[in-house]
Amino acid sequence: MSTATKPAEEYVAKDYKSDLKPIWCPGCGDFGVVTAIYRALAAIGRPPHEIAFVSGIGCSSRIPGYTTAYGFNSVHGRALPIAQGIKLARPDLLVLVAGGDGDGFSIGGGHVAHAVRRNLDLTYIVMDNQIYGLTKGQLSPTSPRGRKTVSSAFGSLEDPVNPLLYVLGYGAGFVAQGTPAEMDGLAAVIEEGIRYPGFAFVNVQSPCVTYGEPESQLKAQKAILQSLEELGHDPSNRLRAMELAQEYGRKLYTGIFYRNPSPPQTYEGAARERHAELRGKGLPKHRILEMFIPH
Ligand SMILES: Cc1ncc(C[n+]2csc(CCOP(=O)(O)OP(=O)(O)O)c2C)c(N)n1
Ligand code: SF4
Ligand SMILES: [Mg+2]
Repeated sequence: MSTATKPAEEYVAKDYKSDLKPIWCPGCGDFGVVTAIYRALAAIGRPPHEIAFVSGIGCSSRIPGYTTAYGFNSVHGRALPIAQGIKLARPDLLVLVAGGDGDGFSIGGGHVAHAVRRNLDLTYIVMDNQIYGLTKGQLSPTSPRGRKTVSSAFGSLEDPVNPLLYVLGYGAGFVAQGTPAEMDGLAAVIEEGIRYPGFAFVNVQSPCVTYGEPESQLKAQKAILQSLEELGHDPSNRLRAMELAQEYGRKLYTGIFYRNPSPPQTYEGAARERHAELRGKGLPKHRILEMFIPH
């Protein structure tokens, strides 16, 4: 990867497209997601060597490989802790995190709450296809009740996790949703998430055309799609955002549910201040660093 830079406005989507050819199934929604990410990164205009892209494991988690940036296709459910470590060590980098609904809300579910409350400046994109795609179609935490899969032959008996309410409930400062059925809107919410100075969450309804159900496919999604902006939703109204988020699974609201109008200090900002304060009091550097390791 070249470290040559150019003015921010000269970056274009293809600057972020890697040479690796995606091996997703033809028609997989994740193709649209990676294209939207290229477009969002071009709008931001940071050079690829100033971007770190971390994922877990799953079809969706292949996405850093298809992006020109530093990438880490890491361990199932562990993308967020790794991304937090990178951001803490190198706060100057633009850090993106991505993965699937299984990666984020089953095996990695415990990490989401802590990443939200810790509030490092990361953008977390979940490709929510309501299924475990990579392992060939088992029930995921966002699969709807009644969904028949290879691991629920007679239909799921569980209600799904609601990813939007989950992160809103823990106090995320930026929460949005998009779909590759509406590419401009998807690229815009990813860009807004990157610009938000704190933890930003973007849920993407990204269909699995091989193991998903017809209602999750792009054409069917269009029938239940509703833009939050057209609805007149005020994204600074958190309680209203939570009401709208309850429609997850019934309506497909796109756009920004919530953006904190007064973003609080980030963890890395607070850590830098505390570090300087303790250094001023004469504490040795290694003792101070130990205190900031997220656990
Ligand atoms: C520790 C561990 N447990 C289980 C697996 C098997 N595994 C790989 S991907 C995956 C689920 C993928 O589903 P999701 O995160 O929704 O991604 P998708 O493939 O749908 O994009 C599972 C269970 C693994 N790789 N590592
Ligand atoms: S199995 Fe599903 S999620 Fe995985 S690449 Fe194929 S369509 Fe996409
Ligand atoms: Mg999935």
